[in-house]
This record gives sequence, C-alpha cells and structure tokens, in this order.
Amino acid sequence: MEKSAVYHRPESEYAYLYQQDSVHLRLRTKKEDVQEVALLHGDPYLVMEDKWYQSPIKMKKIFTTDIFDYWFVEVSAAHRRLSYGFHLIGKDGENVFYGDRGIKSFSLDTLEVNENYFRLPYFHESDRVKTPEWVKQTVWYQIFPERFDNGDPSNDPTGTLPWGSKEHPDRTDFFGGDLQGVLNHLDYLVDLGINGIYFCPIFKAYSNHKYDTIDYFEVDPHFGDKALFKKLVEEAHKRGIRIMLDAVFNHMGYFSEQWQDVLEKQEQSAFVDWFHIRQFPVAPVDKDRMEEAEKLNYDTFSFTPSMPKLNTANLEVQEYLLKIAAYWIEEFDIDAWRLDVANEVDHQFWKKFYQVVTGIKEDFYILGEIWHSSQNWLNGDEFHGVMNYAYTETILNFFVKNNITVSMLSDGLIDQLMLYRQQTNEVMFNVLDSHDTARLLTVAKEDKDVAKMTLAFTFLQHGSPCLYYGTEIGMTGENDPDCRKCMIWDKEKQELDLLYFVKKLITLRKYFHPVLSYGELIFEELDDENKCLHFSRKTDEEQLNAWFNKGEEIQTAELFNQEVLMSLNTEIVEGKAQIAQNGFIITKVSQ
Ligand code: ARE
Ligand code: CA
Repeated sequence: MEKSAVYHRPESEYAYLYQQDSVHLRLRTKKEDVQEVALLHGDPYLVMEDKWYQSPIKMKKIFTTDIFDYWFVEVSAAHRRLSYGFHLIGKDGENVFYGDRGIKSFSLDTLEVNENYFRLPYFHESDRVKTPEWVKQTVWYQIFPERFDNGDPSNDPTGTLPWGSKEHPDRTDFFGGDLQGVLNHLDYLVDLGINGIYFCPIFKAYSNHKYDTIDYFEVDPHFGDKALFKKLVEEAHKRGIRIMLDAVFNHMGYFSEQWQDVLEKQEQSAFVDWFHIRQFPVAPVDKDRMEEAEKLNYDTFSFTPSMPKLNTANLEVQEYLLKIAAYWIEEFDIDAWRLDVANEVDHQFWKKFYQVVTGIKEDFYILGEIWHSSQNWLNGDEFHGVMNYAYTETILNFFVKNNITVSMLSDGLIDQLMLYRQQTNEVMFNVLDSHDTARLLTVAKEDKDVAKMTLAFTFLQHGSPCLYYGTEIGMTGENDPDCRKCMIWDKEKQELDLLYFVKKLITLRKYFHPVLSYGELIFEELDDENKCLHFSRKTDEEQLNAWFNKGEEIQTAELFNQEVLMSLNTEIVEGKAQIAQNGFIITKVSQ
C-alpha cells in the first residue's frame, strides 16, 4: 500500500460539521491502492470501556481521479465529541491503522491507545461553517448597469452614445444604462425565471464600470439615485428576486475625496495611511492616461493608477468600509455582497466584515471574487462562496475548448469539490462568463448547441449558476470591454430558441433544487475515446441522470424507467436515447 499518499486532516474539508451534530469525514488514498477503509470511532472518554474499535463502519469510495481515491462517511456522536481512526486494507492485503500519530500496525497495541486517534473535541454549532439556504435555490443574473438598458435618458452622461450603436464598445464609452433600465425589465427577468441579481458596482465613480469609486454612499448619478435603488430592491423582493451588490474595497477611485486630498496635501494629508504610499510626492496622473501602467510610487489594483489600493489594516479605513457594508443592508435591505479583488484584501478585515454583515442579516450571502483555490477564505468566518472560475474553467475546457479529455473533466471537478466542505460547494457561484471574460457563445465560436450543453452541464452541478446578462438571447463578445455590449432588446435580433432553452433549464434547476444542491455527484461512465460521459445526481428521494456527448459517434443511453426532462440533438428509438455530437439528455429515475 502506498502509505505516503494517505491523507486526512481534522477541522478541515476532511473533517467538519455538515449540519448540527452531523460530521462528514473524508480520507484520500492513492488511486486503486486501497481495497477497503473502515472508520473506528467513539467517545474520547470511553475508548477502553467501549472497545469501539470492534464496531468499524465501512467508508464509501465516492470519487476517483487520475491519482487519488476519495472515501467518505457521515457520523454523529451522542456527546458531540469524537475520537476516530481509519482501518485501511490495501489491495496488496496490507492492514494498517491511520490516526493522529500517523500510520501504525493494525494491532491491539495501536487500537487500545487513545492518543493514536484523531479528535474532534466538541461539535460547537457556533464553529460550524454555515451557508445561507436561499442561495442554494437561487439562479443568478449578472447585470453590468451601464449596458442593461437606458431607462432614463435625462441622467445620461455627456457624450452618451445611442443604445447599441457600437458593435464593439471602447473602454471609455457610455451608452446611458441605468437602474431605471433594470426596473423596466424586472418582469422580463421574472419571466426568464431568475431569482437573484448580481449588480456590478452602482456607486458614484468615474468610469463606465464604476470599479473606481468616488463615493460609496451615493448611487452614481448616471445610474439614478438612492430612492430609485430602494424602489428597485423593493420591486425585486416583491418578485422573489434577491439583490447582490459589488463591494470594491481593495481600492478607491482616483477622484475620491480621500485620494484627491493626498494629491493636494501629500504628507500633510489626513488620508496618508489610508493607502500604501511608498514615496512622496505622489504624482498626479493625466486622467486621459488612467488605464496605462506606469512606474507608480503607491500600490494600486493591478498597474492601474486610477485605483490606489486601500490600507485595510488601518482602523479608520476598516471603520469606513464596515460602515458602507452595513449601510446598504440596513437602509436598502440588500441580500448579498460580491467582494471585488477579494483575495488581495487582508483576512483580518474580512473576518470583521463577516461579523458585521451576518450580525445584521444572519442569512446574508458573502461572495468573494477569487479565481483560484480559496480554502483559506471559506472556513466559515470570511466568505460563504467564491465566483467559481476554478470549477467552470474545467467545464469550458472540455465542452467548449475541447482541450481536455472526459477523465480530465471529472478529475478537475472532483479536485475542486474536495477542496471544500459540502455546505460550501452548495453555495459556490458558477459563472461560465462575466464582465471580465469573453462571452460563452464567442468562446463557443457561436455554436449555440455547444453553448446550450455547457449551460446544461453547469446547471446540473453543485453550486448556484449565474447567467451573465444577454447570454440567454445569444449575445457575443470577446474579453473586456467587448463582453460589455449593450443588451439587445430588439426581439428580431434575439436568439429566441436559446431564450426558450435557458428558461427551461432555469425551471429544471429550480424544480430539482434538492437533488441538484444536495445530491451526490456520481460519475457513472467516462469514455475518453468517444468523448462522452454519463453522470447522476442522487439523494435518497430522487435521482437524475445525464449523458453528454462531445464525440462524433452516437452515444446510446438506456432509458428504462427514466423520464426524459431535457435533451438536445438526441433521438429516442425503442426506449434508447441516441445522442449525437454536442447533444445531451437529462432524465429522472421514475420511482
Ligand atoms: C483594465 C483593462 C483590462 C485589464 C485590467 C487589469 O480593461 O484589460 O486586464 O485593467 O490591468 C475594472 C474594469 C476593467 C479594468 C480594471 C482596471 O472592469 O475593465 O480593466 O478595472 O482598470 C484579475 C483580478 C480580479 C479582477 C480582474 C480584472 O484577480 O480581481 O483581474 N476583477 C475585478 C473586477 C473587474 C475590475 C477590477 C477587479 C478592478 O471584476 O471588472 O476591473 O476593480 C486570470 C487571473 C485573475 C484575473 C483574470 C482576469 O484568470 O487568474 O486573477 O483577475 O485573469 O484578468
Ligand atoms: Ca440613462
């Protein structure tokens, strides 16, 4: 047995409280190296009396990747404390015990020594990682406010261009998009079926993207005002739609009063310690050359002079930002914050942020913008979930870019799922594209079937899907700024078959929320040669099956006892599904 590959860690995604008093335990071993794993567990104060090592529980092998097997078991404990260890039986017949002191012989000498066992000392509900239930039932829609609709031309900035008048918008164009434009289309969103809106920044700022904040306490005048935003939230809530705003706390805008004060007073400014200034004087930057990188003597987001980085270790800055965080919840009843450049702000600040916002609304949703593995922000005291680019890039690689095999798809998804606790996976924010990436249909070379099957696969995963505005009606665009075109409202130019498909997919996701949020993910069949796969989502009550085919050969699926829910490029012949290339079928097992 390859003992060096055996891994477990208490109080992590390998051992955690999933629900009150319900413990999830995972173990990782080398692929196909271990025949069986049994859990030995019991009360730390009764090791000898109970000889509980005589009642092992078999663990279930839930995933296999190219290099690992993952084992799982769920247990509870009468007195909310647990000692436990693992009995591994190798394919080579070797018997070992694995516990807090490493791997030892499977013998009474080992089993009767309490110190050899891992420990979960006490299941404190206050320590349990909690995630808001409502997020698991949410299908999100991301809106870039400047480009959704111009509902009020009276607030248009000077030089606003006619709506949709440019096929490829420039970085500094304005088209007059505003909150009234969103309010006017709330019923379009209800009809689409979404029940959560993620707004890119709406506060007063200089640019068309508003990530260069001037005033966090004001709605940008070209988007409307606070009364209008309050009305928008109320109208959205009436329609069962939750609202998430974008908190840009890593940096401020060049034209904020704080940064302008630094430029004017230099070392004498009261705001010197609000930023990371390396050397004075701090040179003003020609506003027409804002976005260009240049040698700066202060820290910024990326190399962007117009985004001086905030010193979030400064108590004054913390107080200021926490006041903003609370203000928009208390005064406008928002439901969630998306945290911009979340990984570049210090953990200490986010821990205070978490306490403040969940102190106001217990089921508030905190979503970090992190493009890589994010365990250290998801331990229950900072974020609930992250924008799951690290998960969906694997989906795009297989379904759209065709640059990985089916096995690599499954490996990549499993690797990500095994980084996090189950309740975290259930509130991940699954984006296939956004205002920072090329659009899905463009990456799919405008092949609508490829876009459809990629959406369908994503909607069947753990975590809440997010549609980037216009995806549903076939909008295209290369990366920023081209992915921020004006929403197309002219029905003649909308891809209505795609709209109909997306509505069906949203309905399916919401209807089958329990099995799609909480259900086990089982990779039933992975066929690298024919580029097709069959997987299922399963709870005790329900099971969905899905077959996806990227290969040129027809994939056949036996539909015995299966009710067809959705399909694409698939024929049903004598109870068998014949799935053509870029096709899929989703079924429900009849009880
Ligand atoms: C401008 C240019 C871009 C350029 C960017 C960075 O338009 O082409 O890439 O500068 O130099 C906002 C505007 C952008 C503007 C930017 C700077 O929306 O149009 O971009 O300000 O003026 C990384 C960060 C991630 C960040 C992206 C942009 O990790 O946090 O870069 N995303 C947030 C917002 C953006 C916003 C900002 C930050 C600034 O969502 O919209 O930009 O507030 C890889 C890496 C990621 C990287 C990602 C995208 O996957 O792993 O770390 O994200 O590429 O570049
Ligand atoms: Ca307007």
